Amino acid sequence: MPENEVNTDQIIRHDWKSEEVEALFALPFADLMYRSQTLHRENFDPNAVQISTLLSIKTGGCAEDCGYCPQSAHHESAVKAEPIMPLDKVLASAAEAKESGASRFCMGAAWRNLKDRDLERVADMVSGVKDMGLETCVTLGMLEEHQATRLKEAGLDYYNHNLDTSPEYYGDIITTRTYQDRLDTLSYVRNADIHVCSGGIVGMGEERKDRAGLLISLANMPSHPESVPINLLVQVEGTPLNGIENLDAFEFVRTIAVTRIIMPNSFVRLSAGREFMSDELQAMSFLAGANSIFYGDKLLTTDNPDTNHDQQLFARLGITPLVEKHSSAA
Ligand code: SAM
Ligand code: DTB
Ligand code: SF4
Repeated sequence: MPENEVNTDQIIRHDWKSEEVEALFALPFADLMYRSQTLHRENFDPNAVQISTLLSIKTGGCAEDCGYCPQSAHHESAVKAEPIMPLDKVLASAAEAKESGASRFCMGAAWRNLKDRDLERVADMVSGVKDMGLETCVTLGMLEEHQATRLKEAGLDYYNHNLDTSPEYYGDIITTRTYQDRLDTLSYVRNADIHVCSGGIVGMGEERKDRAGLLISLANMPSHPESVPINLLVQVEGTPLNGIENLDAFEFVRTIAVTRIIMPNSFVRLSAGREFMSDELQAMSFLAGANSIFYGDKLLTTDNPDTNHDQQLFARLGITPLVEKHSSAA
C-alpha cells in the first residue's frame, strides 16, 4: 500500500507494541491527522460531541498522594476537605446539568477507595440520577467486586478510573497505590457489565514513550474502554506538579489522534485543561478525533470553560451535542 494511503480495515487490536505506537506519534502531522480523521469518520459522526457534566460529591482530604491532585491530603492546596454531599443537592445539580444539555452526569469522590458504609448513599445517588433520564457515571477510587455489582444494580452506566500514565512513569506520580490496583478495579467494573471510562493525564513531565505507554495499556486491556478521557494537567498551586513545563500543543493533539487510531470505537474525551486551551486547539483536538467533553463551569475543584463559551464554540464549528447512547464496546 502506498505510504500515504490509509488502511481503514476495522481491526480492533489488543496487541499494540511500543515501536508501532511511537511510530504513529512520529508521523508527519498531516499524515497522522488524516489517519485519525479517516477512522473517526468511519466510526462516528464527526460533528457530534458527547457531553458529560461533573460534580464533586466528596471533596478533598484524600489519602492518596497523586502528584497532580489538589484534593490529596498530602499536599497544601487551597482545597479543603468537605463531607459527602446530601442526595437532594446532588439531584438538584443533575437536574441543572440535564437542563443545560448534558447527557451524562459524572459524580466524583476524593476517596482512595469506596467504603461499604458509603455504598448505599452512592447507590441512591446513581438511581436518582438514572431516574431523571441521564446516563450515570461515578469515579470513587478503588472498588471491590461486590461494590461494582451493587452499583450496576443501582443503574450505573460508566465507572471512571484512570491509569493516568505509563506503568514506567507511574511511580514518579503516585506512590500510595499500584498500577495493578487500578487494573484490578477496571476488571471488576468490566465484569459487572458497567461501561469503562479510563484514560490519563498528559503534561506531567512524562516523555512521549510514556504517552504511548499509557495508550498501549488502555488499548491492550481485554476490551477497549468505551470512554477514554485525555486530561491535560491542570497545574494547581500546592501540588508537586505545579510549575512543570507545559506540553507542546501539537504533541497534545498527536496524543488525541493516536488514541483515536488505536481505540477507534471509543469515545475520546477532551477532558481537564480546556480552560487553558485556545478555541483553535480545541477545534484541532476535535479534528484529531476527540468527541466528548466535560461541560459546565467546574470540573471537580478547578474551572472549566463557561457553558456560554462552549455553546458558541460548538455553533462556530457546527458541532451538535450527541443525543443517542453508546451501543457497543470494542
Ligand atoms: N479519587 C478517585 C480516583 O482518583 O480514582 C476519583 C477522582 S480523581 C480526581 C479522577 C481523575 O481526575 C484522576 O484519576 C486524574 O486522572 C484526574 N485529575 C485529578 N487532578 C487533575 C489535574 N490537576 N489535572 C488533570 N487531571 C486531574
Ligand atoms: C477525568 O478523567 N477527568 C475528570 C474526571 N475524570 C473525574 C477530573 C478532572 C479533574 C481536574 C482537577 C479538578 O477539577 O480537581
Ligand atoms: Fe485522591 Fe483521586 Fe486526587 Fe488521587 S486523584 S489524590 S485518589 S482524589
